[in-house]
Formats: sequence, structure tokens, C-alpha cells
Amino acid sequence: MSELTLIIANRNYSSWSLRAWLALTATGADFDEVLVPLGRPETADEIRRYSPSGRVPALRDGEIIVWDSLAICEHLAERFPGAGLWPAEPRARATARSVVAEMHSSFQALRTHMPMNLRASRPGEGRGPGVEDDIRRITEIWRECRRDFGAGGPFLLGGFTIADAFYAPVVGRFHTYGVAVDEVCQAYMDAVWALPAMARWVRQASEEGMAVERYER
Ligand SMILES: N[C@@H](CCC(=O)N[C@@H](CS)C(=O)NCC(=O)O)C(=O)O
Repeated sequence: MSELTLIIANRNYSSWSLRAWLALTATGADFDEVLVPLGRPETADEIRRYSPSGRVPALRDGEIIVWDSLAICEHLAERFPGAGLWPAEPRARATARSVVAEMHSSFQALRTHMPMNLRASRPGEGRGPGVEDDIRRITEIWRECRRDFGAGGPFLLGGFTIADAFYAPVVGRFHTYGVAVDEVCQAYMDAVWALPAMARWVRQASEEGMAVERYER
């Protein structure tokens, strides 16, 4: 058994799980995984066995339990300082932290009207009130990060960081709902989609079954 266990939910739906899983995978560390299927009578009790908030993801690191995707990513950045989960350069790091915090605390319209469903293809759907504003702000973040900090690689701050882990579920949503973006944003989306860890998660999501009716409306 590994020292690290990540508790996640269905890959197809759980955008919060995807963030933590991508960050943990980027460390290169061995870890065990527990997947708690959503939408079942036993789901709440099962999650509470691992996570005091009753939400996943949660990370068990030896005796330590960390919950909430942002806290998990911070824990991993501290635990694996060589993994580059935050950019080394202070201005880039401050920007990465800011765009991560913005993603964590905003974009409610996008979450509501474009729930992550990696298996689905719903081009043109999901344009509820406020969604266009969220898309505008997200693509502005992507363009500015790529322009100011992207020189060292294809991701928001160049190399892969927690910022990309946080925006990866949006890339999944834009695929599902057919959101058209400009060239810069498309290149960024392609880089995230082609990331081997992301490709693996998406493939596993397509194979996992466990459809939950309330997320399939
Ligand atoms: N802010 C939390 C949100 C986590 C969250 O809402 N997780 C959902 C799964 S995607 C959950 O645990 N839902 C429990 C349920 O639906 O029973 C985070 O960043 O980890």
C-alpha cells in the first residue's frame, strides 16, 4: 500500500477530482486510488469514511488527511517541491495562485449550465445566463497567461502547474459543449487534451460506466 491515497468520484463527472488527480500524477509519486461512485444511496456515508467535509477529492498522506482540491494541491506542492507544481518565478507564481483562486471561487454559471460530462457531446448546449461572461473571462485568463508567462511550454505558465490542473475541467467542458475559442486558447486546449495524464483520465471516464441520471439531463 502506498503512503498516498487519493479519494475521487466518477471520472466522467467529478471536475474537482480531476484537478487533484492531475496534480498528484504530475508529481510522479506512486499513489493508491479509491473511487466512490456518485448518486448511490451509500455515497454520502462512503465519502465520509475518508473526507470530513463529505466531499471528494480527499487525500490521505500517511496519517494526514487533506480535503478540498485546492488544499490538496497546496499540500502536494509543499510535499513535492521539485515537481514544479507552482512556477518558480515570483510573478508567475502570484499569477498562477490568482487564476487558481479565481477558478476555485468563481464561474458559477459555467458550473451550473455546463456540468462536466466527458463522455457526452452537446455542441451548442449549456448557454445559460452568465455562461458567455464566464467563457469570456476564462479565455481572457488563458490568453494573458500564455502571452505573459507561456514562453517555456504549452501550458498557462509554460510548464504544467496547478493552474492547468484547475482549468483542465474547463477544457473538458468546452469539448463537450462545443465552445469555439480563438487560436491561442485552442492551442492551449489542445495541449491540455494531449497531456498523457489527461488523455488517460478521459479514456477511463469513457470506459467507467456508472452513469448518474441527474448529471445526464
Ligand atoms: N470545493 C470542493 C468541492 C468538492 C465537491 O463538490 N465534490 C463533489 C464531487 S465532484 C462531491 O463530493 N459530491 C458529493 C455528492 O455528490 O454526494 C473541492 O474543491 O474539492
